[in-house]
Amino acid sequence: MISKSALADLPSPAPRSADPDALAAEIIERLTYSIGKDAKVAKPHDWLTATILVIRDRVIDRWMESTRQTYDTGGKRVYYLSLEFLIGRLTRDAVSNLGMLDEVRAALGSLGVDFDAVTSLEPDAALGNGGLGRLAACFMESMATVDVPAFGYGIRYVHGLFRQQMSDGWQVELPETWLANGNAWEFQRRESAYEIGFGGSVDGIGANPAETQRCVWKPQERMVAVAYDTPVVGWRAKRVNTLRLWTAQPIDPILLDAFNAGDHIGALRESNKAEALARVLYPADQTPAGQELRLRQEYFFSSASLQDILRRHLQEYGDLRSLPDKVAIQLNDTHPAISVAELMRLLIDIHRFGFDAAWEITRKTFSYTNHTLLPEALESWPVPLFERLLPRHMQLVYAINAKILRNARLERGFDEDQIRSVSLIDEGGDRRVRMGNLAFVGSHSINGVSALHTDLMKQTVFSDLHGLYPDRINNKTNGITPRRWLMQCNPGLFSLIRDAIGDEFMDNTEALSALDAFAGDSEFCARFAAVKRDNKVRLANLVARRMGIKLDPSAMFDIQIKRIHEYKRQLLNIIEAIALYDQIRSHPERDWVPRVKFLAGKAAPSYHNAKYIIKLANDVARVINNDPAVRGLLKIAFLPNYNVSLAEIMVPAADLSEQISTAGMEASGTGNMKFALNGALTIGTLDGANVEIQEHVGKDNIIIFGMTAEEVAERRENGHEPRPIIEASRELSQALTAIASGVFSPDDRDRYAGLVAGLYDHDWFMVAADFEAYADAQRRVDALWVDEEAWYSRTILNTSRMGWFSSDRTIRQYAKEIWKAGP
Ligand code: B1N
Repeated sequence: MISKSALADLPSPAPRSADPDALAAEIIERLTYSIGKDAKVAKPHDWLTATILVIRDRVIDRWMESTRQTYDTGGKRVYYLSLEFLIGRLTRDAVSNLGMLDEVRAALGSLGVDFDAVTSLEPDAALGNGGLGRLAACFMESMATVDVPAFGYGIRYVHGLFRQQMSDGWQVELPETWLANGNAWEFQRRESAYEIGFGGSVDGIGANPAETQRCVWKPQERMVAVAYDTPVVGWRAKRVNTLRLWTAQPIDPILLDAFNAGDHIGALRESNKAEALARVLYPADQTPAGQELRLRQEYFFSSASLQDILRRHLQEYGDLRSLPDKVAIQLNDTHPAISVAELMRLLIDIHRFGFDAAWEITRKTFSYTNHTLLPEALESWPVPLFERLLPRHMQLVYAINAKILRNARLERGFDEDQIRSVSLIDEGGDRRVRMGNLAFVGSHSINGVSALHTDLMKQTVFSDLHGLYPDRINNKTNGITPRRWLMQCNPGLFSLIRDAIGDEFMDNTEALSALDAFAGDSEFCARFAAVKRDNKVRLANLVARRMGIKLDPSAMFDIQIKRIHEYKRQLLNIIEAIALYDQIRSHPERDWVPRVKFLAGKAAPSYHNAKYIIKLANDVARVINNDPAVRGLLKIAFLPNYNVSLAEIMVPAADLSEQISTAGMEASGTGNMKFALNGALTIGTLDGANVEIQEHVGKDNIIIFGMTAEEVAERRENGHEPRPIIEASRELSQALTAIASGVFSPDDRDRYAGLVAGLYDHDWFMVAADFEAYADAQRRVDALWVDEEAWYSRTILNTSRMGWFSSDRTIRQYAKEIWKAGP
C-alpha cells in the first residue's frame, strides 16, 4: 500500500501529443512492446490493437480530467440504466470526436497502413436489439458532448445479438463472439465488485416485524458483479464519460469447502450458474422473454448499479438523504424497473431508513422512459417466480402497492376498475407483477419518445395512472447523434455541407438550416446528387461482393432496414413490390422508374411470422431479379446480418426511406431520422416521430400515406373486415393470390398460406387496409423522381431541416426538465 502523503507526490504522465509523427512512433512502440510483434510481420488486427492503444491514451487523459472535474464541482450525476447498448464500432468514433482523424490517418499512412481497412476489422459491440439499444448508445455520446456527467450501466454480454446467416433464404442464428479476440477499449475494475443474491428467506427484526420495516434477507444463492469500464468520448472530447458493464462471477472461483470435501463438480456448478447470467443478450425485440434468466439479468444489473451509485454517493457526501440532489437515475424502459424495489430495500434494510423516507428518496431519484405500448411487450412477472427469486422485493412491492392504492381509493375516490388498472399486481388470470406500473409509481417523471406516443400513453396504457399523477408524463422526442450518423458515415456530404455553410453545424446541428438557401441552386443540387451517387456506388459494390447481385446506381434506392416485425409492415413493402412487378410485366411500354428495393433486419428467433417474411422477401427477390421481362427495372435485395456498421453504409445511400408502420404502433423510430438527415425522402405513415419529421421538413418534402392512429383504433374497435377491401383491389388480390398459390415458392406451394390467410382473416396490422394508399404514394414518389432537380432540392431541404432531431437536443431536454443536471 502507498501512504496518503506519498500519494500527493506521485508524478503524473505528460499528456500525449496529437502530432502524426509522434502517433506513428507510438504505434510502432505499442506493436513492439504491448503486442510483441515486429512491424514487418504485423497482421492487420495487430495494427488495429496498436492503434487503439495509442488513441486510448489520448482518451484517458480526457477521461481523468472529466472525472476530476465532476468531483471538484460536486455536479449532479446521471445514471442511464439500460439492458441494451447497441454501440457498434468504437474506434473511428473516438478518433473523430478527439478531432484526430487526419492525424491518425496520416500516422498510419506513413507506416503503409490504411486507416479504414484497419478500423473496419473492429467487431461491432452489438449489445442491443434495435432502436432502444441504439438510442442508449446515441445518448451516451450526446451526454458526453453536452457535458452531462453520466454513467451508462448495463451487462457485458459475452454474446451480443446473434449473427444472421441466410440459408436458402431462411434466417439462421449463429452466436456472436465480439470478445473472442479481446477488447482493447475496456478496463476491468476488480475493486468495483458487489454481491448479488437470489432466493432464500426474509427475517423480520424485533417483536412485531413488519414488511415496511427493516428486514434481513438471507439469499440462498449469491454471486458477484464485477465492473468493466469503457470510455465514451463526446464531440471535441470536451468530456469523456463511462459505460460500466457488469459481468457475473461466482463468489469463489471454486467454493473451497465443497472442493475440499471432494465435490469438485458441485463446486463448479455454482460458477457455471454465475457465468451463465451474463452470457447472452435476449434477442427479442418488443416481446418480453419471460424466462427466469431474464429476470435474473434485470435484477443483477440493477442491484450492482445501485450498490455502486450508493457507494459513490456515500463516499463523497456521507449521507444518502441528499441522493436526489446529486443523483438522477433514468430507467430505460421497464427492464431495470426492479431498481425501484431494490433501492427501497437498500435504503430500508441496509441503510436503516424508514419506509416513507425511503419512498420519497426513491421517487425523487428515478425517472422512467416508456418505449412501446404494444400490449404483448409490457413486462410482467408471475408472482410465484418473483417471490421465489426476490422474496424481499415481493414484500416491498406489496407494501408500495398498499400505499398507492390506499391513496387512490381514499383520497382520489378511485373506483374498482381504476384501482385494478393502477395496481402493481395484475389480478386477472395468474397473478403477475406489472413492471410498467412499478416504474411509473416509483418515478417523478415518465416520458414517451415522440409527441404522438406520449399522447397515446396518456390515453391508453397509463390513462388511470396519468389520472392519479397528472403532472408526471412528459415527452422527449428521440434523437440521433449527428457525429456517427452524418459526419462519420457520410464524409462526402459532410464536406459538401461544410463548403457551403461553414462549420457552425458541427457544434449546433440546427445550423444546418442554412442549407435551405441552397435548395434552389442547381449547381449545389448537382453536387449533392454526386455525393449520393458515390454512396450508392459503394453500397452497390458491397451487394455485388457479398451477394453477387448487380445493381444500377442510377436506379432509385428504396430502403427498409429495421427489426422484422409485423407492425413495421415489411410485408406491405414486399406485396407492393409484387404488384409493381405485375404492372411492369403488363405494361412494358410505360416509363417505369428503375428501383432497387433493399431490405435488411433480424427476426426474433422464435417469431414465426417474422421469419416467414424474411423467407418471402428472398423468394420474391429470386423470382423478380431473374425475370428478364422486368429488364432490370425492379430489383430486390435482402442484405444479411443487418447491424450498426451495415446501417452506416446503407443510410447514406438511400433515396427513399421506408417508415411504414401501422399508425399508433411505432413509438418513435430513429432510422427515420438517420435517413432524412442524410438526404433521403421518407415514404411513411403518421406514426411515431414521422409526425414531427413532417412538421420540420414540410409537407411537400415527405410522402405521407395511410390511416392515422385514430382511424386504426376506430377501425379495430368497430371490427375491421379486410376481405371486401382485398377483393375490391385487383392489384392486391392478384399479388396475394400469387403468394398464396406458390408463384414464389414452387418448392413448397403452401409455404405462405398462413401469412396470407392472416391478411384475409383479421389484418391486425392494416396491411390490406393501407395497401391502395401505399401503392398510390409509391407512384407519387415515382413522379417526383422524374424531375431530378426538384427531387434533390427536396432532399436538401430534408438535410437542412433535420437538425432538431440531434440527440444533443433530446439530452438537453432530459437534463433540464427531468434530471436538473448538467451545465
Ligand atoms: O424503442 C425505440 C423507438 O424508436 C422504437 O419506436 C421502439 O419500437 C423501440 C423489449 C424493446 N420499444 N420497445 C423496445 C426492446 C427490447 C425489448 O426486450 C422492448 N424497443 C423499442 C427507441 O425509443
